[in-house]
Amino acid sequence: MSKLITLGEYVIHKQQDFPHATGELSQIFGAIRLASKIVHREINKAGLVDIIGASGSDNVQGEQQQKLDVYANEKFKAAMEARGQICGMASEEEDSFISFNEGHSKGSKYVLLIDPLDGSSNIDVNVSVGTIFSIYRRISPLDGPVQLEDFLQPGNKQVAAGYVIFGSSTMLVYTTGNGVHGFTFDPSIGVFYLSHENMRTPEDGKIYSINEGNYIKFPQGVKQYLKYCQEMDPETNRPYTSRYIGSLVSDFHRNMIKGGIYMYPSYANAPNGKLRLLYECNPLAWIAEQSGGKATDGRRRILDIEPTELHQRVPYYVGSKNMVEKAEEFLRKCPDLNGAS
Ligand code: P6P
Repeated sequence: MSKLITLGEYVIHKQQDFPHATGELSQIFGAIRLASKIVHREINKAGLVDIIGASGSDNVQGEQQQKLDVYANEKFKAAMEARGQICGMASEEEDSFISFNEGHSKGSKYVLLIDPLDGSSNIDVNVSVGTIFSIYRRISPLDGPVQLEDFLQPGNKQVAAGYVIFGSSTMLVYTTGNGVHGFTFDPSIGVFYLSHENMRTPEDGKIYSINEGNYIKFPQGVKQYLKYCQEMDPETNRPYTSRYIGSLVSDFHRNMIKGGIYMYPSYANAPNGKLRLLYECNPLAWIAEQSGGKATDGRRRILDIEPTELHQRVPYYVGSKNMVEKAEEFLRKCPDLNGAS
């Protein structure tokens, strides 16, 4: 029987997990909770009202924004600005960071990085999507303007990270460095209940997630690893199963629960892969590590990569520790000529 405790109560109860926080981080979680409930409502009625379809505007990546991308971004922005604990926000949907550093937000000490609705191209086909967020303490002087340096911090400096998965049920999963905890949304009363305390990623698994449509472009090491996954070997549970939803949060969440590896390698026309370091790879990498998993770019620990640009991309290998390490072994054995991993 899981404890009947809501996310809000749990965050307050675990206040000691938020180092040096004087209730501000729990207020930030309140904003994330509220915006997530609003996005949940819109996603669940998206098929009923004319909210689906491209909004016509493109985001910084040149990807056509779905209306719900824009909607979700606006809701998280509004919720954060209203509370005054966040002095700035960087989003996949915004070219540069947004400063809230005036009025009641002036001098607040946290910044938020977010992908408000990852995998949104799946919305039209009714497949799960997700929000991914990351929170840092700002490093620029509290009495000055928010700076780009506040956002370009390595993942090992995060104070909180999490995701919301809008799937068969809506769940919020987070870490503040003391384990990973999952909460399931009950829309009938509008609360997130603690449902998965201290989540653990199995050390091993038999699921691999990768877009094999790009096979011809993959580095040799990835091709060798896929061959390894597909060989017959009952000893090591092979051949593995291929599962690729096209929604990072969904593949990540399933692999965390069942064991598995998600890979988005780099290749010739995507020299740094596709996924963004700051608001996709870092938050999920911290959650992976906090639950016993691993996350690298094929060589380096994701959380130690020093960012240079807000929207920079990195190759991504994340999930069960032994699977990530096996993939890295193949990458080392077959270093790609153009350094892709
Ligand atoms: P591809 C969605 O656009 C996303 O960022 C992830 O959620 C997903 O895993 C990946 O890209 C899918 O990319 O190139 O395989 O379609």
